[in-house]
Amino acid sequence: MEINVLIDAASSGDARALGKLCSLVEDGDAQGRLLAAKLYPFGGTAWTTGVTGTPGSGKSTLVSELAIEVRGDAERVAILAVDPSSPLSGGAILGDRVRMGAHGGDEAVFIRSLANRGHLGGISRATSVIAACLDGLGFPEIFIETVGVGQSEVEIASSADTTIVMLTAGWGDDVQAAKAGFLEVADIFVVNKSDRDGADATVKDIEAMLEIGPTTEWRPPVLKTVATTGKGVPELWRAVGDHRKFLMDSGQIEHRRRKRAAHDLASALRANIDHSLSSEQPTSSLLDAIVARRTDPWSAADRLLHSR
Ligand SMILES: Nc1nc2c(ncn2[C@@H]2O[C@H](COP(=O)(O)OP(=O)(O)O)[C@@H](O)[C@H]2O)c(=O)[nH]1
Ligand SMILES: [Mg+2]
Repeated sequence: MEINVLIDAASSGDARALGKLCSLVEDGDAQGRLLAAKLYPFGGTAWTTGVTGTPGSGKSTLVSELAIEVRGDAERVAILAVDPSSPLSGGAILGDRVRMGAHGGDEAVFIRSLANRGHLGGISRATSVIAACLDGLGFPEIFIETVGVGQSEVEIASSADTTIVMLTAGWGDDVQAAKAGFLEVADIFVVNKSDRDGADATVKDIEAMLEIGPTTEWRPPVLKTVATTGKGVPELWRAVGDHRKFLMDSGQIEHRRRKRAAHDLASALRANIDHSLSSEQPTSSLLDAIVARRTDPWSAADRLLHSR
């Protein structure tokens, strides 16, 4: 399909065109980059809310409930779910689709599962690019669900305006280790599965952790939810609104968007480098030269970068 036709169809909300557009971006080839470049100037108005947490904590269920809540005020909502499954097994991806099935008939909710193709962390490289495209296409609200594992927390914070860190009642010892990382990125804490024992203790635990942490202008609220029933979801959405207002009023939004620009630029550079490494022709003769010690990897890398 011609690229402008695809963009037109996608902006009018055509789910198939949106899906195709995401695939092109995910493939990371020239057409995908052209699409993103064309849409980028029209973006900057979406609010992106990231939800991160350990597998099984209820992220998909919560995001789905949030989308229902948001559909009250927003015309269109997009959900990007970054699934840790390998590209070889689509089971988990399908699982998420089914779990988010509450919107099966709701054309205004666009849901896309992304596999994190060998990229470290729970967020795929294409995620922020696709989010930027959806922003350019006029989606006012975008949700990104990612599995919280190490580095991905930091990555989600670079792609989202508001980051929700989800924990469950009686969070395990392994999570203790990640406390520092969580503290750094959480704008809002959610203790999900609060229909189970131990939710209040978990809330106390997080509050205590915030107490000893550095004082910040925005103090992350700690909220309880039951994603399966939607309990606490309206309050959570209000907290996202409060955080949004705080970022706007304090001017901190500028700082965040600048950080995102830096992240996206670095990511684009890395993608370009990967691309030139995978296109065999130029590198194969360079490799010959390195093996023969006619050049060295560092000078060759310099030359590759500067010839672009
Ligand atoms: N009891 C209870 N179960 C929940 C709650 N939220 C989600 N679940 C269940 O937890 C499981 C994992 O949920 P899912 O949304 O797929 O988690 P994700 O891996 O973080 O996306 C599912 O069986 C959900 O029905 C909750 O608040 N309470
Ligand atoms: Mg999920």
